[in-house]
Amino acid sequence: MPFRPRYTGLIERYRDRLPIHDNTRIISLGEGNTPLIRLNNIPDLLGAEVEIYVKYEGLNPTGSFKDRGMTMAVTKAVEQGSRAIICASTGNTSASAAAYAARAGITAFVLIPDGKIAQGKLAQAMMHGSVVIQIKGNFDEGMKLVKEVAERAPVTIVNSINPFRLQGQKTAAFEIVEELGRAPDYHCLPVGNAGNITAHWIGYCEYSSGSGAQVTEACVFCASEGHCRFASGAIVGNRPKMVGYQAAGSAPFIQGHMVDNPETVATAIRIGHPQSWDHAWTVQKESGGWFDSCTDAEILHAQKLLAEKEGIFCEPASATSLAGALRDIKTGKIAAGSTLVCTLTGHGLKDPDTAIQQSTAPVLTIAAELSRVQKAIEDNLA
Ligand code: AN7
Repeated sequence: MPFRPRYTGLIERYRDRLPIHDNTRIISLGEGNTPLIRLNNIPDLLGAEVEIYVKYEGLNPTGSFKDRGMTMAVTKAVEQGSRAIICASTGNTSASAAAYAARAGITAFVLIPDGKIAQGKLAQAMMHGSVVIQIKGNFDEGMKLVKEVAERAPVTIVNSINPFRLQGQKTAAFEIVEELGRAPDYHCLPVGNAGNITAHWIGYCEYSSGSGAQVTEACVFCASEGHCRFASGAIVGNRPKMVGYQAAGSAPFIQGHMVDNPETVATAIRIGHPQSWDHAWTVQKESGGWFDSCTDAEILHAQKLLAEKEGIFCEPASATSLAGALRDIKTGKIAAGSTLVCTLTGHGLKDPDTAIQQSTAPVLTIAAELSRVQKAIEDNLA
């Protein structure tokens, strides 16, 4: 049998495109390399001539895309001698930070909104031995506190304001281009802090650019003046229109300003003060994409549809990408004949409570008797 090298994570795979030294100790759990699944049944239901792929980021080691950024952020924190990391989180960042800190043998402090994160994520932060700090406040208040405390205490912030996070997350775009042989026409993502949509754009630009271009203003992505690797002028390949969807009760990009009391069933994106505000607007303008919002009902409907019709279980926030795309396909805003990728950012098992609450499938409770089981089958055969 031909020898296939063991996959050891995205830093090893994309080493030449990441800020990593030859002797850097890499903190990895084998993240990245997630499936790009072509939807079969949903496009038929829609009657739409579109190719929809979902990038199933819920299959990362801790069940979300955060691991792509966390392997980089923790690797660099350790390289720089840090003994502790800290983040504010709606749940997935804390789960990922806790796991990678455990792997590295350092301490993770995680600030989470009391009672507002999904059970699975809380379980992860606790199991990996992080210091869980529940605050009587939301994510945005937690983020503000984290920034303030990091100026006073020896801790490295691993939220997406840490530039190494976006560097790791850009690799999702590399994987997509390599599998499709080109960039999709549209790339749809759920948007909270807007770190991930920014990271994907960096990835697509880097992949499609030659050697960069001269820029007159400081580049928002690499902060360089003069020569920028990502500048539009250098683009040789195709890049997607980037489309960001938010939950209606938590939609600063659609309202055009920060939101103070965000609410949504999709707790992962219950964020009113996005940290990558400026970057995301640049991405929207450069790519020719747009932002829009989805109601909680639309989000849950898309989550259910994916689970029932395609066998793919993602968490509510993740389904926002498909919910928005389905609407934009119906209205023709996403053109017939196009290829699109929707990122499913986190696994459905993260939030079992929401799944069970909205499930309408019959759960039968019967006596442990053959005749009763037989009857249940007869009654329910399609
Ligand atoms: C499943 O964990 O912000 O727009 O603290 O968990 O890059 O913020 C989570 C964000 C989408 C939004 N989907 O991504 C956190 C956190 C899921 C998420 C997002 C998040 P960004």
